[in-house]
Amino acid sequence: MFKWVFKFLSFTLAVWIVSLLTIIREYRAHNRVVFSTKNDLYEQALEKFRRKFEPMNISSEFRAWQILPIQNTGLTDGEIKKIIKNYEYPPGAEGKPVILNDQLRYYIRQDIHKGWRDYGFNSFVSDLIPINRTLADPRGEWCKTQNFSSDLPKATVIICFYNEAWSTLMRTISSVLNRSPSHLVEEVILVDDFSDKDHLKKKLDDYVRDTPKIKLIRATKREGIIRARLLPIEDVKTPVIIYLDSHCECADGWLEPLLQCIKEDPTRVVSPVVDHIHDTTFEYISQTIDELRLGGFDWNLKFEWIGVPRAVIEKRTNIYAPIATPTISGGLFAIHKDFFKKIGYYDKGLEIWGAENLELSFKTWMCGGSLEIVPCSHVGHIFKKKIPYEGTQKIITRNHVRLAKVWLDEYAKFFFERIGNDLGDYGNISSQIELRKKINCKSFKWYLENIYPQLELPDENIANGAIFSIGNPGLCLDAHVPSVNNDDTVKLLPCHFQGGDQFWTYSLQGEIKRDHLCLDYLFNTITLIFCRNAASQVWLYNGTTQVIRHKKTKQCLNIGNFPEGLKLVLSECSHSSSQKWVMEHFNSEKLTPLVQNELTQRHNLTTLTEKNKIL
Ligand SMILES: [Mn+2]
Repeated sequence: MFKWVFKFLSFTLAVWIVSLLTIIREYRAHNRVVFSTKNDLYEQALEKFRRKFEPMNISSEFRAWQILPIQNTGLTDGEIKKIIKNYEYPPGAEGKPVILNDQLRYYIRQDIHKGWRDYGFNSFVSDLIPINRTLADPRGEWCKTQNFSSDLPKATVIICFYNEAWSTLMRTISSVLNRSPSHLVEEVILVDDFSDKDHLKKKLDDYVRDTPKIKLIRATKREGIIRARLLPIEDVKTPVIIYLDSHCECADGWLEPLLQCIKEDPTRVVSPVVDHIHDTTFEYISQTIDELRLGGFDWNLKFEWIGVPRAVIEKRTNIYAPIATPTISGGLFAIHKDFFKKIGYYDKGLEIWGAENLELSFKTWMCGGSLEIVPCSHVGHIFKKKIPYEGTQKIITRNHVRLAKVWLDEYAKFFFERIGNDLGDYGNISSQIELRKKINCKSFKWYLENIYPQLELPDENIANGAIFSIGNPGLCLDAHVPSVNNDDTVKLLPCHFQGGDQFWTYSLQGEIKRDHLCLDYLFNTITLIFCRNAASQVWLYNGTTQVIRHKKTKQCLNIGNFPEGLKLVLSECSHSSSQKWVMEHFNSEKLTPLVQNELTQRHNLTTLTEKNKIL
């Protein structure tokens, strides 16, 4: 009897040990770092390449690797010729667009739709373009003649991806390797943020194993772009870290000017000019120096591109010199490892995506560094139509609340009123507050005054908040900003008092604004477009009579009853309650003499018109 029990127990123990070992092995396998080694496969490929392109001088291992990843569209050359309208060989060379024919077979249309769905761009077109396609040199003439230090610091390029298309990922890597002096790039570290696409599994492992200088790290669970970027940080052996998105193309000479800045001062965080790679045609559209844009943000804490202030332009002696920017767009930048460490990398409490670029921007400036765009360095980027992360808006808002709580001081209120002061659960921020104290960072007031003086503060306005109707209680002015180009009419929707699409400011100049957009009356429509100091954007609100008069047409903002429903219109001013509005937090004491004058003049004028009518 005892013998049987003993046998049973030892058997259980053995099973237990084996499973444990398997679990450990599996775990390590998933968490493994695949180092690239020069092996037979690579040598064979190199040989083949040399035979094929005999007359070409292969200067380094760097250039030879290009042959390895050839994307497979499953189409013959003849078929490809039929598909592309502006066919030239090879497609997309010199960064030119690839335009598809209007009439395409059903299965190709399906492929194109799938690409858009999966990646947010036309991956079908990307697959038709060689991975090592050529680009026209986007740099200004001065940049091409610039000399760099002979001892520039080395860089590690980190590329994080989540379910990226094969050809765009490969083209990113290819452009880094082919357009950088090889001694300046120590390695390219790919970080897979737990992708589930097949082509990013064994196929990618094999590619990495066969390619020099490439390393792959896989997250064992979904980390989000913020934590994924930090995964390889301990492995970085070089002074400089460069982050790139996984759908980029580096142009000629992109690297050296970035490294030069950091060599001169390791507290400089620098970003290349971000050129556009068209999401449909893959045309490389480079920004000229006159089109140079800086990074800003609005009080929704949304990043936006802003113009270079006139005062700054006038002071610049060399238009190609690096230029200070309040913020960066986030995906593409170079930073010294030690400075990144000093400012605490990213706040690890930020989830998935969003706000990390502003966090980095604010703390760089506030904690002793500077943030610059380097006009001589160009990197193209596909601005995706869709972000491949789910449930993001809630997460982004949470991240923004964290960001505001840690860095915005008394200015945080401007963001909070945009979200109806509903902060939700934003996690523990004590370590971030501590860091800010420890490294002695400046105030947000200092940042706004010195780095981003052009940002308007909402409390300089006469009113801010919702604008709601008296005649139709519960209806508010509403405009959805991202769709401003397609559907730019201002609507009447039930009030929610949560800021967002119903948040307005009434400026000292009499504009009804949302950040840089103004309420305007164009082509008989009340619309929201860029503020441009125009008379048609001036609205005169009288806190007593509660009417909003349009300066240019001398008519009043009214709610019209149409068969299709209630609509915002301009009508002759009357005392009808449908013309009465409340502007939240309206402070009549802030009315400038200018607006006040207009208000009284207008009043007299209407009285006159009314008299005329009676007569
Ligand atoms: Mn991107």
